[in-house]
This record gives sequence, C-alpha cells and structure tokens, in this order.
Amino acid sequence: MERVYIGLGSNLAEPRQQLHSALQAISALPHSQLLGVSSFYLSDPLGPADQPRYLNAVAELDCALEPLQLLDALQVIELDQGRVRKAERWGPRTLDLDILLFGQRVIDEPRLQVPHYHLHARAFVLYPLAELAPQLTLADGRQLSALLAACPFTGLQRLAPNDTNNSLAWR
Ligand code: PH2
Ligand code: MG
Ligand code: MG
Repeated sequence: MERVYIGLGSNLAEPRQQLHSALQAISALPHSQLLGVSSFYLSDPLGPADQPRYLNAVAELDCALEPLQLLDALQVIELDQGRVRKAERWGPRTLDLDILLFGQRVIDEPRLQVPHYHLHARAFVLYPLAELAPQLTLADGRQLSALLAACPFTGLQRLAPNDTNNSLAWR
C-alpha cells in the first residue's frame, strides 16, 4: 500500500455533484481505501479567464494499484462523468482527477508525471493537501509547509465543511 493524493477539479455541469460522484467512485476503487477528503475550495481559473470558477479538493487514499493502473481507473471515472478531452489547454472540464503524489515515487512517463508538475505553485492544490498532510515532505525533500508559505491564499475560497458535507464521512 502506498499513500496517494488525488486532486479533484470541476467547473462545468454542477461541480459540487461532480466532486461528490467522483469521491463515491474513488471510494469504490479496487485495492484502495479512501482515507480522507479535504474541504472543497472555490478557485479562480488558472489558464483561460473566460471560464467558470473551479471547485477543487484533494483526496487521500491507500492504494495497492500500480500508478498507471490507478491513472486508467481515474480516467474511466472522468469519462463516466462526461469528460470530453479538448485541444484547449487548461480549458473548462466536468471533472479532472490528477494523481498529485504516489508515495515517494518520482514518475516521468509520457502519460504520467508524479509529483504533479504544477503542484508546488497551485494554491488550489497546496491548501487542500495541507489539510490532509500538513507534515508532508516531497520525494525531492521539499516540505509542503515551505511550499505553502511561498504560495499566497489568493483567488481561493474555502467552503465550510457543512457546505461540502464531505470530510469526516470518509474517515
Ligand atoms: N485545472 C486546470 C486548469 N485550470 N484552475 C483551477 N482554479 N482549478 C483547476 O483544477 C484547474 C484550473 C487544468 O487541469
Ligand atoms: Mg488538472
Ligand atoms: Mg488532469
């Protein structure tokens, strides 16, 4: 089993429902156990500005799948929830599931780069991740706390737990 963190994002077609459905599907993944879910955060879009704000969160799991098996399973969930892959980079999407961290592994393959390439600079990833793993150290030795200190809490709005109704139910 390795400790895995998955970033969830949606800015189309009822983002809150998208995240809840995705979490249900993640909790049913084989050889995996969902351990926790961060608060949900509303975030200004990174990339093209003419798209709705995103709803973002991070999920923590123990996973005995291989990274590419997990990626396959997450892409099935994305497609099940109406994800259409478009050419536009960073354009709007119903559901995006990104493997942020996979234990202490460093993966650089065409389909998968771990740690996720922009993890260190994205407030909508770092703040929810820090709720789950404030003491985290990345494989390259960087401390999550140091990354957070360098990443202002801007364009981000943390929703109250009873607004998202998620975290504790998964523990
Ligand atoms: N995902 C993107 C592009 N831009 N912006 C926010 N706020 N949140 C996201 O999850 C996001 C984004 C591509 O994956
Ligand atoms: Mg993404
Ligand atoms: Mg993605």
